[in-house]
Amino acid sequence: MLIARDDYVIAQDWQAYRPAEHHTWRRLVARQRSRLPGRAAPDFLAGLDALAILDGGIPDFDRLNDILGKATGWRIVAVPGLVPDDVFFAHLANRRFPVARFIRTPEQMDYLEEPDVFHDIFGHVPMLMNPNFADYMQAYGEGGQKALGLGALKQLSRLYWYTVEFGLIETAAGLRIYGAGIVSSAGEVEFALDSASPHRIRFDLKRVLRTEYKIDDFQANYFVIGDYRELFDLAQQDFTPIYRALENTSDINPGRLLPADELLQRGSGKHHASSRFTKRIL
Ligand code: HBI
Ligand code: FE
Repeated sequence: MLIARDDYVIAQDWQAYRPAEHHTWRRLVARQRSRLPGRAAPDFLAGLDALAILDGGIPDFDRLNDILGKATGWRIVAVPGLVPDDVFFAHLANRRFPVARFIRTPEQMDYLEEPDVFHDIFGHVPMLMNPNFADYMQAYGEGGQKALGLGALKQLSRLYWYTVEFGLIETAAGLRIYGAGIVSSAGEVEFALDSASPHRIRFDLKRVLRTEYKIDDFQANYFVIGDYRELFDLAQQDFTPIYRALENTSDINPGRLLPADELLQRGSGKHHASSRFTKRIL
């Protein structure tokens, strides 16, 4: 019988945060808020506004959960950091978003390997206030549990990467950002929309499941959806035949284009051509 896995949930212990940590939070919020107008998706900004408590300092998860729970039935739980995939998916499948309790040090303002409380809350929670996206995130968790059983985690984590973390959406006013990894990054908020370097490609599920990604640099390509319901609808299908069909295809290097790609904007690739190592900011 499977040993019941600890769900890695810990107490947030909000009282234990030091003033310097709340100060780092406020600096990060101010830095990113100043960059979002005209760039973040309207639904992201609406979610951020509904979470007005984010401006005071590291939020008390219980207070945040009052707001989030009323909006979409989601809640955040404190964890020490990255948790194993099966634990992560089990939380998502139950409308619980694991949030790292720690906050980066002042020296890490511009580079952080692991998601901290700022990336997880400022980046991910505003979109969890959107019912369609919230439904997608739960469906993703259920899909992740199935993918683990099918040995297809590598493919499925690309879907998370190119939507939840680095997704763009088309609006009447132009492309906008809903991906957590972009909105919580000082540099990538500009790069994702303004740079001529990356390709911007219409989202296609099989294409995304084949496309690799690098975790320590800006994206060489971004995928663009039309609306969040599109994500929920795709997550309803059984991925088993899709994974099987993918077995006869090769993975696609970031930045490479396929003839079938519906290109919204062809990139120059200049950023990645210059071997300059760009520290990613979560
Ligand atoms: N754990 N706490 C935490 N946060 C994440 O975003 C996270 C994780 N574990 C696994 C994971 N993300 C990725 O493998 C996803 O692609 C599943
Ligand atoms: Fe994240």
